[in-house]
Formats: sequence, C-alpha cells, structure tokens
Amino acid sequence: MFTHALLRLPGENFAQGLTQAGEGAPDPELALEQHQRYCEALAACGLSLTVLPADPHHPDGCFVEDTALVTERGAIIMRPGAPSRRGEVDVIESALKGLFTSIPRIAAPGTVDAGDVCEADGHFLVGLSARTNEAGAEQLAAQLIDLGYRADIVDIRPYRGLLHLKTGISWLGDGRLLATEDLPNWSSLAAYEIIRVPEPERYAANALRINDHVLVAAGYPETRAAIESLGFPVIPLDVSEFRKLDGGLSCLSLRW
Ligand code: CIR
Repeated sequence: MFTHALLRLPGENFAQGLTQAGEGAPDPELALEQHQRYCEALAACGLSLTVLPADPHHPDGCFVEDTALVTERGAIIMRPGAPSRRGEVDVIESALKGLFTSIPRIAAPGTVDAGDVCEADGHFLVGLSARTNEAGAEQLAAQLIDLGYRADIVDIRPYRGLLHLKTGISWLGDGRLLATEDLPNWSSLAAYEIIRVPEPERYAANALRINDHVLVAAGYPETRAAIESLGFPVIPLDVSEFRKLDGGLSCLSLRW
C-alpha cells in the first residue's frame, strides 16, 4: 500500500523543458490544471501529498520520478542523465531527509534517471537508456542488492521512442506487467505475465497502479479495457501537456 506521494508543480518555464516528442510546445497553464487533476486522483487513491513549488531554474522539475528512487527499505538520490536536470535532486533530497536516516546518491560518472527503474514487488528492473548509463545502473543495482532486493539490468536503447524503461513498461501488481509490443521477453521477466499494449496505444504503457486503482492516460480504450478486465477500477487522466515533454503518469510523482 502506498500512503504518500511527493510532487512538484510545473512552472511558468515548463515549455522550456527537454523534449524529443515533436508534438509542439506545451501550455503551462493547462499543464498546471492537468497536474491538479493528477493530484486529486492520487488523493482519491488514499495518498497524502506533499506538493513542492515550481522550480524556476529547472523546467523539467515536475518530473520528480527521475530524481530519486524511494523503496520500503530506503531512498537513493539519482544523478540525472541530462545535465540540465542534475540540480533538481537537491530539493528532493531535502524533502526525503526526514524520512530516511541515510540517503545515498548515484555518483559520477554514473547517471540514472529513476524513470528507468521499474519495481515488481522487490524485483527491480533497471533500464540502460540515453539517460541511464552502465556505471549508474551497476551502482544502483548494487545498492538495491545491499538493501536485500533483486535487481536486473535490461537494455532499452534498441527500442524506438522509449525515453525511459517505464515509458514502455509498468508494474500492475499480482505478477503482471503492462508493456509495449516491441519490448522483448527478457529472461528477467520470465516469472511475469505480460499484458501487451497495442502499438497505436503505446503511450498508455506508462500506467500507474496506486493501491486498488490504476491511473491510465485518457484516450486509450483498449488498454483501459484490458486493465479493467483484470478487475481494477481505472482512473483516466489527460496528461497531454506532459506528453509534449516526453513525460507520462508515473514521472509526475514519487510514491511510498
Ligand atoms: C526529460 O526529457 O527529462 C523530461 N522532459 C521528461 C521526463 C519524463 N520522465 C519520465 O518519464 N520518468
């Protein structure tokens, strides 16, 4: 069960965030409204929220998921792969300090965006990507193993359009993962049932199981129906403005 979430508001500088989506500039005001709906959905799932103010120096600052990995046994501060995002971690570290006695950091030359980390009940998949390098993935895997978890590194660099591992795969719980059609059946996934998202709906592969509910991007009926058929109430959310900056549902919060 998750009880808390940490978020950061998108700011007036939001449209200056990194993007490869080619879907046009996002509207910061609409992003703020969509963020508000997202916060309401998390609260409706029973979470207490800490919402940090927007960061005028970091237009991607609302994508807090990339800055830290929070587990039941400890938190680890990431070293984001994009230099423009490295400074985002300090405020997040301060916000987490009261919760964990010591919070290690990924050290240079390692880089990890925690959007590349997918937890499946104590088994962590760490994706090598344009943002997460071998040195970072190996450091993180070692830290997770020290915490008593299992960790496997997978390489997402050959797969089209995946900024992060969780752009293409999400943990639904109960032994199930949701994944795009092009991701392979890596041996580290052998124990799981994989529910494939049809290619035209690939953006919906970034879904978010929060306690009894699953948050899904609005506008993807087949994926929604597949998740509902598993017995989950689905909360559809419009995140069009975050999509324009290559973001999805999971990247807007840290949950524990
Ligand atoms: C970036 O390129 O870093 C941001 N514009 C989007 C980050 C999205 N994060 C995520 O999917 N975990």
